[in-house]
Amino acid sequence: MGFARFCLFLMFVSSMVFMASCSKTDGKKESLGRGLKDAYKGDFLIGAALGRPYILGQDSVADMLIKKHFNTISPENDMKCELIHPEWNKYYFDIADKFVELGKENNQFLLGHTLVWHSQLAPFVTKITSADSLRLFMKEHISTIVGRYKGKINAWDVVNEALNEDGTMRKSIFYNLLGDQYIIDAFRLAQTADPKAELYYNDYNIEQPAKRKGAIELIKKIQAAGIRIDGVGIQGHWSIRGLPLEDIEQSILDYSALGLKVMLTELDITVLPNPWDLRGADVNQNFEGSAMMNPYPQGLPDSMQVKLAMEYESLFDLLVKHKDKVSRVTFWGVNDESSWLNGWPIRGRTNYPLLFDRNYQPKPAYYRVMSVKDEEKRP
Ligand code: 9MR
Repeated sequence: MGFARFCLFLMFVSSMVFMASCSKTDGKKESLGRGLKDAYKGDFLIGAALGRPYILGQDSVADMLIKKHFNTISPENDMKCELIHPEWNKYYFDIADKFVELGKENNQFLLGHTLVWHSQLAPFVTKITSADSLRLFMKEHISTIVGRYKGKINAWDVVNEALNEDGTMRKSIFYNLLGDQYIIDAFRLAQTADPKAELYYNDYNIEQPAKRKGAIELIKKIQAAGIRIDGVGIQGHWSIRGLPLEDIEQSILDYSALGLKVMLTELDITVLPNPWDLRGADVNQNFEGSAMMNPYPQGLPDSMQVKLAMEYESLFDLLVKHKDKVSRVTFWGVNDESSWLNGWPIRGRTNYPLLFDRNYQPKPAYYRVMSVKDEEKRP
């Protein structure tokens, strides 16, 4: 960004921060005009993960914002094993059905998140000790859920977070009882249950070289088995202290060279310090209530708004550069208040990782993301 453009940007940011602090625009006004999805139309889909209150439409301002800005939605929690399949013979589809209805009403591309994941498993699954029982669970779980939403849910995160940071396979219950084969089986089962749905591998930090190498090996194994995999989801939980743009770019190129769609599936940028940034800090130490770890309880200072906006801008510049390879960018939440990052890795903090503030107002970061497209059009 040149100096003049930067100064203009600063003036613009100050006015936006001022306006946002003075007014809580009503939802009807917010519904007018073009949204994120319109700005990026023809480049890639823009999405949000919806927590249960949003799926149930409990807030009309949020409803309008979701409709205006996003052409794809992911269920933040309600299709995870412990919620949708809490017991061997018991499925709870009510919220997932509502999610599908909402997406249909809004004409949005629907994600199923997620079929095979070591976390948030129903207790009965964690008690399984034999390979045969676990295979049976996978078969029933995947064919029942994908089968129910056949032709309705467009794409599935079939396997989530199967890798360690060094690129080796995570020693999850699935790996321990079934070995690598569970990945191939999961994709095969999903493909059989809905041959037309797109199938993805989804993980965090897979833009990092070692983990990326592991992900590439894993994808090649699926492909070598003759099973279809359509895309890879780089989750994108990053920090305001700097995005790994070179690694992200290399990952887009490497994954796309495997013939896959590349997506950012859970994008957010934390502005808060992490326990592991403090030298010698023990992640398990109790930081709750510590002012040092929760520096902005009353609002994000302008300088941080600017920094956040610039990080988002650089990322979207890069994504637009590779729009032929990137198919979707989904934010992990609708507004700052609903972000999981207020509760992780320390509970009860005030974080600001998304494009919309606690009043559902667009932040300076939103305007920078929109302006990436405006500037593209200028000669
Ligand atoms: O945002 C989700 C949070 O509300 C849940 O408590 C948590 C555990 O289920 O999962 C969060 O979402 C995760 C996603 O499903 C997979 N990638 C990491 C996300 C953040 O933890």
